[in-house]
Amino acid sequence: MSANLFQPYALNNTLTLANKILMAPLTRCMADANLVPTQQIADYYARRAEAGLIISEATIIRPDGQGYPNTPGLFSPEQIQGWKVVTDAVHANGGKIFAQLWHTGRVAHPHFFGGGDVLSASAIAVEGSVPRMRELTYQTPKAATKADIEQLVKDYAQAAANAIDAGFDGVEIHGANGYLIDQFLHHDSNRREDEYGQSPENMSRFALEVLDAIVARIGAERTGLRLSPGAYFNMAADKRDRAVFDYLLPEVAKRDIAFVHAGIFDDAMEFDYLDGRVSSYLRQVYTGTLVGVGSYTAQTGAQAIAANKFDLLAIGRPFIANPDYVAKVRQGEAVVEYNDAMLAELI
Ligand code: FNR
Ligand code: 8K6
Repeated sequence: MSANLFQPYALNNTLTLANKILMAPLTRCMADANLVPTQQIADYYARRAEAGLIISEATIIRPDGQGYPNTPGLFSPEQIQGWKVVTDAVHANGGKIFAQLWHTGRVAHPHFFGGGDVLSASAIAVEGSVPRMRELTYQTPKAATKADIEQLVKDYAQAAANAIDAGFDGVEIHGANGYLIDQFLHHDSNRREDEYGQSPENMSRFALEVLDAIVARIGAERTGLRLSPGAYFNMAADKRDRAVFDYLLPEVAKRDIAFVHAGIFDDAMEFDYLDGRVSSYLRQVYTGTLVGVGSYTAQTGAQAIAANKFDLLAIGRPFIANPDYVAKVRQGEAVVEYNDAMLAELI
């Protein structure tokens, strides 16, 4: 039923995946007080090394990118060393792993970094508060100045270089789910009047600057990008956003990166302004390797790949519930169903 998932897939001349199943990035909030991944985290990823590619939980590029407790970082020597233990454990079990590079932008909270500005594209707050820490209401961010933007681009590139030093096979830039890069790509959060706002070219500028800086540092073949053309999380939809992604995706394709990964929780969700699902939209406008995701089972994902809707399948919640997800699928065994209570521990 799911046999096509078990064919190898060449991302490019540098990286070939043993199968087409990716472990989606999954925030677990279990790094230590210095945002260093622990031995338990290394063991957790090592148990999942049979995935064709693991994308790490989102990992902050610098302190003011933090919006949730105990999310790991990739900016201190201790964090790089902690990740080295993780990547060694995954490699020892025959797997591959990319680091997902994250800055939450206006979803950050100064509670986590000792006070200071929250940065975003524009000074527009997201409504609500930090999950499970409801006393921490989101603040009105400061619109990043050009100097702030320049520094952010450098810090993304440095975090990518740190990821390679930590033994990762590559990085996925987190440009999805309403976080910093996505905040430049949607009208809900970007009202800038300078060269980073208003037109599709301008609104795409920050994403492409980050992408280009990372590609220059670690190579296009080791760089992936996650995007949410459909606004669904920490973001309100605006039909003008379509034109931004219509411009951005062909520009991304020119860079010949490893893949673009959809950022969505349920790919059955349809967006008027995208004329349907996020995966169908991405398939139309992006010519490179596409990773589909969002409430798929191995079977529905394999069918979507057979129907050429995308090339690789990322699996999130079922991987939390089943460390041996890939083996179970290969052997046609039933998988354990995910529930939110499973977030409390790393099995
Ligand atoms: C997520 N997701 C997510 N996405 C991302 O880009 N970076 C992240 O760190 C996280 N963290 C995260 C934590 C938890 C607990 C969940 C449930 C989800 C989204 C995830 O990668 C994926 O897109 C969705 O879970 C949809 O896929 P599944 O779970 O339906 O296979
Ligand atoms: C405290 C950990 C926070 C981790 C970040 C992401 C966690 C997401 C958990 C699942 C909930 C999501 C739902 C959003 C879907 C919107 C659909 C309209």
